[in-house]
Amino acid sequence: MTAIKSSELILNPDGSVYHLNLKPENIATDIIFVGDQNRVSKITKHFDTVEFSTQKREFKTETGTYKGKRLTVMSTGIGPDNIDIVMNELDALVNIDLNTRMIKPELTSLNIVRIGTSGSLQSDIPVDSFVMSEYGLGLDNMLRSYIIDSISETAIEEAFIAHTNWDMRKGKPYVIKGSEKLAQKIESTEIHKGFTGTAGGFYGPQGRVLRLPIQDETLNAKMDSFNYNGTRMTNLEMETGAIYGLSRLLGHEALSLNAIIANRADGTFSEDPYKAVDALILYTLNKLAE
Ligand code: R1P
Repeated sequence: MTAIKSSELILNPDGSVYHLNLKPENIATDIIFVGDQNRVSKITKHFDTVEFSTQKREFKTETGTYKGKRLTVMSTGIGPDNIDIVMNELDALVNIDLNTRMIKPELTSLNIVRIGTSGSLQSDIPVDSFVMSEYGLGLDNMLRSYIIDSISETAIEEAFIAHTNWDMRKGKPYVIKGSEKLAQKIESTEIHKGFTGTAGGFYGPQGRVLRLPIQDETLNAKMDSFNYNGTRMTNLEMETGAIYGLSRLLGHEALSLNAIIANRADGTFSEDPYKAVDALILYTLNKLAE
């Protein structure tokens, strides 16, 4: 085994990983992801103590304890391209010796829970409800740079491609299951179980038309009606599929929770999206601390 070169695993002069600005001792093994950097303090304001705080670009991280449990909260910014950075650098923090640049013989598995916001595709999953993603459906192609055959749900992928008459020039959709271990810890009757689409953009890639025509104006309607053995698509956002894919490949547990702030099926938007997110934050913190 050879050491990973400086050009491939880039470290800052203080030894922290390049984009996240973190050293191994700065993070807990239980990690909460959020998209928006302003959401980090909305979580850590509930903590008993905050021991560490840093930010570089959109990646803000705070570590502390909630009801005695050590947790790290980190913003990923928007989109699967950022998830590639966050997951690889987080994994390097625990599974690569940053001094010798060698992969550690004993690997550490992180528990990662996303607290995000999302748009529902189904009228019976209304604004202000919560969705826990059993599956992530990546429409973004980022994960296809890795070797995913052993982890992707190819039967569901093929059914989705056929149902939507998917144009393969946009790349091949991928489907990855979330962590059953974390789902058991967090699920309750308050949360819808979901099948979450992850788009590589907010407008065209999610079927929004402003000034530009899009490749398939009927895609959202076809996603609404997609049903694989009783599993419907529930919501669309921009991170879950990528988080599930890289977590499975790297040996981490990941579960994505979203507060539904828009309903694309009936055109409604939450009257108080911050309240919905706050409710999901407290729900999740208390489940993680149990
Ligand atoms: C788009 O507005 C962003 O909001 C959603 C999408 O996934 C995307 O990141 O999630 P967050 O609120 O967690 O960022």
